[in-house]
Amino acid sequence: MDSSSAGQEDDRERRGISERASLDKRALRRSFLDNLLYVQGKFPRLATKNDYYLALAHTVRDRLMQRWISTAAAYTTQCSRTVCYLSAEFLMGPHLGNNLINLGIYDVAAEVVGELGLDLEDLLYQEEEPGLGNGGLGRLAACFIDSLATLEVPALGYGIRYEYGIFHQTLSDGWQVEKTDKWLRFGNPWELARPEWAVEIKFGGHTEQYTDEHQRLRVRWVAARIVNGVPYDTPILGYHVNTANTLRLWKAEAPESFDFGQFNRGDYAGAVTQKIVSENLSKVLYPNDEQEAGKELRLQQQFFFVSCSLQDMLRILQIQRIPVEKFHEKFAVQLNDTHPSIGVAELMRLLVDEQLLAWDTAWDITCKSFGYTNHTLMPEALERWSLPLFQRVLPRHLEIIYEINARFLDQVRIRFFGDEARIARLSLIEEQGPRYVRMANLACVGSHAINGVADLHTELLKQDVLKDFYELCPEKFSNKTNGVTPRRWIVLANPRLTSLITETLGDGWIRDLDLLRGLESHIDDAAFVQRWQAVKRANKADLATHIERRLQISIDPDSLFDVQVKRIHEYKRQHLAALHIVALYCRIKANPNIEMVPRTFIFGGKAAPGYHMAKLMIKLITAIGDVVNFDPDVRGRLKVAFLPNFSVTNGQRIYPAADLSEQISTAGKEASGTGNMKFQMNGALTIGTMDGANIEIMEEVGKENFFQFGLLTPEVYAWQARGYRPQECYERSPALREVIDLIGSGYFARGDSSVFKPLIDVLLRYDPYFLLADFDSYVACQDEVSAVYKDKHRWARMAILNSARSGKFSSDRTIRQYCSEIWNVDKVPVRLLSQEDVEA
Ligand code: B1H
Repeated sequence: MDSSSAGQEDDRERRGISERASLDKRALRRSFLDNLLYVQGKFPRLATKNDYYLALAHTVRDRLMQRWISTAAAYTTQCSRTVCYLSAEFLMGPHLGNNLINLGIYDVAAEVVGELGLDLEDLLYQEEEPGLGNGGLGRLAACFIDSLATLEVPALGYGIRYEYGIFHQTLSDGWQVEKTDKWLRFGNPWELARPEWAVEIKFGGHTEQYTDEHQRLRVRWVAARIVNGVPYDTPILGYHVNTANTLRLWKAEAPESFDFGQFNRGDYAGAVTQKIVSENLSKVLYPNDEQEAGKELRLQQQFFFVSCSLQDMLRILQIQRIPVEKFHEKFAVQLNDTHPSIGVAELMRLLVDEQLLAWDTAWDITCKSFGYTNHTLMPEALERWSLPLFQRVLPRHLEIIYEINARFLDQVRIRFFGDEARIARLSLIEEQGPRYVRMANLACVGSHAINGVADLHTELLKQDVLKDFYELCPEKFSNKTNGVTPRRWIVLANPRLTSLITETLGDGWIRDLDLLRGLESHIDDAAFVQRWQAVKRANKADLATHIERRLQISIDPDSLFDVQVKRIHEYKRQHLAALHIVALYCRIKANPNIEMVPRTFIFGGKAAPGYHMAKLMIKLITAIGDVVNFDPDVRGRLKVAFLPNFSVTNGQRIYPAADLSEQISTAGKEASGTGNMKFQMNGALTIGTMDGANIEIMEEVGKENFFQFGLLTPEVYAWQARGYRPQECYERSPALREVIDLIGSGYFARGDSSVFKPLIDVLLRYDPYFLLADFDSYVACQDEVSAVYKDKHRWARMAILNSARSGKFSSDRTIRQYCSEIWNVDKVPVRLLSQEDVEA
């Protein structure tokens, strides 16, 4: 083909595309207005912003349906091997923007609504975010199902449809106040109820032995109570593919027909009470990140969604006519932490008691089906259930766990002859003192694969938390470093950066984040660097406006935006950042004319409602802000903003505007972290300890592009072993002493020295997270940050390199590793069925 005819071809192609685009646009406009009329029952003059949001949501949903049906058809006819991701939390964030991006119609939609005098972003903010998770663990599940769909891997996300998600945080006088999250108040256009696939879930009661027709001894579980589980399905569309997988969340309902027993006979009010008790099961998400409450309702929730999901898998096997013996060939079931680990015992019960398989066959299937991901090294977060409670809720499962344990410990005894201490540690039952069922042990024994979520975390699991299991079965262990989806965390959250990168590299990076390396060759291109800086500046100006509106404090967009957003926890050390702010403030008070790089400290994060120290940490930050923000000596050089209600939505505004990412947990405590990755992708530099995935981030970007400080994990252990005395750090460092004394004096509490006393006392007496030990190193490192920031050009180059080298932290990479190394599952591309196919 000569070049002129190629040119004509190109031209025709372009015209074809633009014709299709204008068709798309007209069709989109038509169905938007139709939905406003037929679904919302409104015409434009009466429509509220929420009506418009819902009309657009339905317009998008209509376009998802064909892909969803085509996907289900492909998987059903091909009997595809399927990943089942079991998680008590899915922190999805709003769907509309993400679906527009993945459908490739974001810009057209913006035009369509724009021509009707509406602003797309405005409509997107109408969506109540489904906050069905606490933090990193729940958000990881959401990133994973996005990547699974984008990689065209058959997958189901199974969880709970909480009526109330993570509480809404407000601040009152600087203290956290919780409000309920009524996210379903205005309806949810993204879900479809599937009552035809409801299942029955049993609770309590007792077990009975009987002999079946083959004279075999069997067990029957006679429950005290039955609850219905009704699935609600949400389509999860991949990026620019036809694959739309399913997130299936279970709602608890009372079965109308269930006989509540003698107690309730003729007792209508009592029966209604029972109904309320049943529906309580999926009422509310427990708001504890990383710490266990041991509540009966929580165990009931876990069993509820796990049993629903496993029964659903058995139903799928049946409709695909796959024999139950091939359960593990059809499904790869992943346990997101121990929260769903009761699944090991429940699958055994379903296979042995209900499907009547032999124990050994059932056990083989169970172990081959499950994989277990551990997410924490915090000893207090390891789930265990007191035996009496467990017995009360799940009597049959306790028997099954005893049987699993007996058989397991028999093998251990042979391998480790006479090592009684080891046997006691490996046992599924904790026997010293009050007895407990250990859920991590159950998960380890019942899975063929066990993984941590960052290199360091996996090493520490092997050496410490799960050492005995590692020594027993080293081949089960592997690492799968976490990742996050670039679709939500770059394309949707940071459109300016997305345009710049796409203009520079094309759009291939959105599916293959390693291509961001291509940015490296542009760091000497002055025009590119300038555009990069302009993007960051504009994002910062947007966030500054947002903060000013919300908090009534003025923010300088040219100051260094120093950001720490994550759950509030002592091990994450938000109070270490607070000590640093006070140190800078002391410098100014000592010498008001001191030269200082202006900084805006931005915090966000929720404290578990019962975690008093975390709530006090929030109060400390806001109290410091109330002084520093208004002290004339500061002259605006330091600003402290605590943005209430950190969420996926707020994260999308915050990460793109950050210059500095605070990742300052005590070494050895943060399993991975994923916020660190979102900041890096959006071109923030990290100040961090050698903890979790920070270590791998530094490996990728190079030491020279990372601000490292603090004790290393072995040093923390050594200090602990030696007997750490925080008082000595306090006495040795004049800067630290000044900071601690100023807070202790009540200076930030209108002279009331009692407010922060509990916090200061813990630091001076025990300091379990080594703030005082790391303080000097942290402050010195922050001084280095300020020095570098003065050279704006150098900072920009470092930021570009951070982004360019963030490819490893795409959840696409993580999911590829799970698929090939744990799940053994392949992609199944989906052919779009035509209207006629669907109707045939
Ligand atoms: C993580 C949790 C967690 N680890 C218990 N553990 C919960 C534990 O409601 N509960 O009972 C809720 C959450 N969450 C986080 O997982 C880690 O702290 C992060 O470091 C990690 O990045 C994230 C995802 O792997």
